[in-house]
Amino acid sequence: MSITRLLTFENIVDQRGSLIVLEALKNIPFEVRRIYYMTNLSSDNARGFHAHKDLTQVAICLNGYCRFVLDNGSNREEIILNAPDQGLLITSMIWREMYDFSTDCVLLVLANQYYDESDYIRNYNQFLQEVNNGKN
Ligand code: T46
Repeated sequence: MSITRLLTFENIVDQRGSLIVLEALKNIPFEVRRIYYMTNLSSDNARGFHAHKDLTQVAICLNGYCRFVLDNGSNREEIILNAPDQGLLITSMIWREMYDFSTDCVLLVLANQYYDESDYIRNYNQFLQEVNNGKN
């Protein structure tokens, strides 16, 4: 099964522009507890390099583009996010790396939990160990 799960949002377009609606438990498959966004990103500085024990998120590139690598401990997949009507659903225990940000990239993330540093696994070997423990 693919690790990459893309959500497509309805894009309401008219002569005034484009409008996209995000609704918890409708086109966003969880109750949203936290929203954060990244701007002033640099193509030279990758981000991520962690997994979450419990967190589920949807990442949306509102402007520009960036690449995500997703890794479930067995396979790695890469995707370009470059459309505001696409959301990348990232569930728990997926290692993510983000890189190749365009200078105009704006990355929005919706999360189902408040920020909790203890939910992060920031060491890849520890991630592999925990993924493999979960399989036993
Ligand atoms: C993720 C990817 C897609 C907070 O204080 N509150 C927050 O809600 C967040 C997200 C971060 N922070 C602090 C923690 C660090 O001191 O902001 C700093 C930068 O966070 P981090 O290095 O984790 O940023 P990224 O871009 O590597 O990862 C972020 C999210 O943290 C992560 O959950 O999945 O974006």
